[in-house]
Amino acid sequence: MFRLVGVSALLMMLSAVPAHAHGAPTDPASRAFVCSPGQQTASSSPCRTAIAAGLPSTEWDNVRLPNVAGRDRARVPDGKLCSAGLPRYAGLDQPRADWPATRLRGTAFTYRATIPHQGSFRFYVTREGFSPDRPLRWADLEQFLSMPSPPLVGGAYEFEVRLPKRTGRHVIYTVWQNTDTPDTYYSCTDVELVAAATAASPPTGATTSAAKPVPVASSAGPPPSAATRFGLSAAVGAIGGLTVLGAFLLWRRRIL
Ligand SMILES: [Cu+2]
Repeated sequence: MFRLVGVSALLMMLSAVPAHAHGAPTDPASRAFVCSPGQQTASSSPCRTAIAAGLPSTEWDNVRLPNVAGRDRARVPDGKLCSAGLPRYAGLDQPRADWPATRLRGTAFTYRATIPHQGSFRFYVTREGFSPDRPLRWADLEQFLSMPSPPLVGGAYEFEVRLPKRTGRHVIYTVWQNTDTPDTYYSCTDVELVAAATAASPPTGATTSAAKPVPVASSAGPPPSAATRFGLSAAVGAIGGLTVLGAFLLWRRRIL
């Protein structure tokens, strides 16, 4: 009886696996995505080493732990942040300075969901002085964005981020804690930061974005402000028109 229950539980677990997939940052790209088939960077030295060590490179969207429930630091050990402590992904933890890195220019981040889940995102960046050839620890990270439940648009989550001021090579760490599954996803993304990209120094004549409140998800298409502005001017125009019409009618009544 117990064995039967065990077997059917196992079958249920197995049959649930293929239907369940996942996500990772693709722009700027996570280490797992950088090493995935079809990416030029997959032939880089860190990727080749990781793949030789057993990295499941086709499953770049599956660095996933069940039942963490927000206790990331307790479950993911220092030095194993990029693999989330999963032995198959250990190659992603290699502390080296030659991971393919994205030179960050804009503020738009994309996290692709190969199958969407609902959940919240946390973004961290390494502190100034971080050295990429040392193992990544939680103490190296500073959180800069927390997004409760962004909408999925075209198979991806889009973020408008405002990074703390940084220069040079850094790691961005992304945690996606699902609310509709027990799973949490972890990703390391290597970036090269230019001072201008993070400092608030807009070119002369440009409207400053420095006053913007901290990061908001940008995904709902064009911002509503344009529509709102159009609606307002239409309303003002209509009131103006009615006033003129009313005055005209009063004037006509008086002279008739
Ligand atoms: Cu999934």
